[in-house]
Amino acid sequence: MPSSPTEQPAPSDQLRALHQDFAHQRLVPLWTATGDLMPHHPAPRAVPHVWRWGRLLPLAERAGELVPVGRGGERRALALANPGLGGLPYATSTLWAAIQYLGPGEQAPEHRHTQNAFRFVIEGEGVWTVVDGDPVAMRRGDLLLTPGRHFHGHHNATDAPMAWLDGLDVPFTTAVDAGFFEYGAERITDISTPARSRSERLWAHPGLRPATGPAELPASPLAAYRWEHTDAALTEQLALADEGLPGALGPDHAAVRFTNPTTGGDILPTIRAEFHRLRAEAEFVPEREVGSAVWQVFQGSGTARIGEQAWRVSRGDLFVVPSWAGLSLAAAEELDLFRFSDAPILERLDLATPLPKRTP
Ligand code: GTQ
Ligand code: FE2
Repeated sequence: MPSSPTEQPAPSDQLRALHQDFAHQRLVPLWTATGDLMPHHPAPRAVPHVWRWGRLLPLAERAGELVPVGRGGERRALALANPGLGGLPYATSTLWAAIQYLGPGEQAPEHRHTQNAFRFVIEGEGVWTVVDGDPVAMRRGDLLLTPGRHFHGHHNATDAPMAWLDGLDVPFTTAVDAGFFEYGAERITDISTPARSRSERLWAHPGLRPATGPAELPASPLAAYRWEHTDAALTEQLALADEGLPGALGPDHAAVRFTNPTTGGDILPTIRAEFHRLRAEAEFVPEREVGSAVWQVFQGSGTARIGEQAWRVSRGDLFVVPSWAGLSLAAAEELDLFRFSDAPILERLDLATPLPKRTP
């Protein structure tokens, strides 16, 4: 609702007195409200921004040398703080993204919270995330889930450090005042290191689910989406495209969405996760979206144009696309990208689309 000067009343002593009385009664008249309450289109405070993996990792390593991890602090995580959000540790208005680092033999104690979380592994292995007592191996390319309300802790069972990406819905949960948090065991309950979690033994069989259990769960019960499956799905899409068959987003662009096997919908109630593969020289110019997203380059390199700015990006680099910002991607060499967004929230609330065109 952009205000125009003609809407303003003529100044007078009476009007000034009226405004003072409004203030005493804790009222703000709409005609003087600061900020654009109802803009013509989304006007996010978050801005496009890129964080370089080559800068993040050394800083995480230095934190590893200086800062212990344990009860209270809970996690050695470095949150991406969008420059438009006044220093808040938020990547966008709804999404948290952080680099978490765990040294050899270290443990991050168990806790639970209503915020939904996932981990995406850009490099390394050797940490097990223990979700409700089920140890889940973390390796390069894997997506691991810790849905809201489940106890979780992490332990590094090797003599090498490991860093990964955390994604959570912290800013959204804070905005709607729905956060609950509880400490769990200070030492990880089960420090065994199975290659396959109980969750995967039950849920990681294509097209099959156990016949028992609830029909639909709000978050995916599958704790790990393994790189070998993601990679195979992308490879097959491009091979089908070469055969002239449908399925890929384009002849040079494969894309998959991670799904909840009980619904076919998104992995988490608040977060969508996808993986994209662009062949060398391919370009991707998606429709502008309502809602925000965070991308991480998994391998390869290219150019990301977000709004008015363009950045050359390569392995590990992270970038944010605020709501309604234009995005285009161009692959210099084959480019693999992980992406997560708040789309499930906006779609559920019927906020994911702009106003329809007016019929004359
Ligand atoms: O690993 O449990 O980046 O609770 C932020 C909050 C990670 C975690 C974060 C968390 C975690
Ligand atoms: Fe947590």
